Amino acid sequence: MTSQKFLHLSLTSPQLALAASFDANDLSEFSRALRNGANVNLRDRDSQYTVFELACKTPGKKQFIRACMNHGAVLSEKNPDTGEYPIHLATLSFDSENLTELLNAPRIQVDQKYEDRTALFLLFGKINSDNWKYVYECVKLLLKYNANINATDENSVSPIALLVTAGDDPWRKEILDYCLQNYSVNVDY
Ligand SMILES: *[C@@H]1O[C@H](CO)[C@@H](O)[C@H](O)[C@H]1NC(C)=O
Ligand SMILES: *[C@@H]1O[C@H](CO)[C@@H](O)[C@H](O)[C@H]1NC(C)=O
Ligand SMILES: CC(=O)N[C@H]1CO[C@H](CO)[C@@H](O)[C@@H]1O
Repeated sequence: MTSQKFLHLSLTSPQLALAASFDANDLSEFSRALRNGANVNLRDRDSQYTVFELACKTPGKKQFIRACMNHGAVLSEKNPDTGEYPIHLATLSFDSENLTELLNAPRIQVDQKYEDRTALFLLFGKINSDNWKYVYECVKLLLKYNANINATDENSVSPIALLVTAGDDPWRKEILDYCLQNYSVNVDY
């Protein structure tokens, strides 16, 4: 989209301009739409996620997340369709920088549960040989922000149990050692 078109859209429909500039990865038009009154928390019928939730979900959108947070992004509301909170979306983007943006918010609840699982638990459930380096960074970050390493799911499975029972790859041992050495882990599983 040309900047002229964006300018017009931003004035006539800031909400549409917000979505379009997010898709176009255009931060300055995104900021303009916000200044013109677009709402980052609005749920419309055509999209399962708000613009803020999309920013959390998508790797590489750190600045969009920050812009949303400066414009009243709501952290404490779960998505009515999926049950996820913003922290789960950001965690599952495996993008530690973008996750940092959320964790710096004073109102964030790091142990918020989604289907009885914390963000930390979700990470240990998704880790594999391809993504472990990114996931490990997110794990360290959540722990640094006081995520509870013992928080189990509804079946009393702990994150560490998920990590060590799923295989014996060397990287599992590295992450386990990091957790054991730096945190008090409940190893009674
Ligand atoms: C414990 O944390 C420190 C600081 O983050 C790190 O340098 C160290 O390697 C960790 N311990 C293990 C066993 O990974
Ligand atoms: C995790 O469990 C261990 C062992 O029971 C305990 O010492 C530690 O305080 C627990 N950590 C949290 C955050 O509850
Ligand atoms: C892993 C990843 O996608 N990281 C991204 C987080 O956000 C910054 C800034 O938007 C990007 O430069 C990183 O690539």
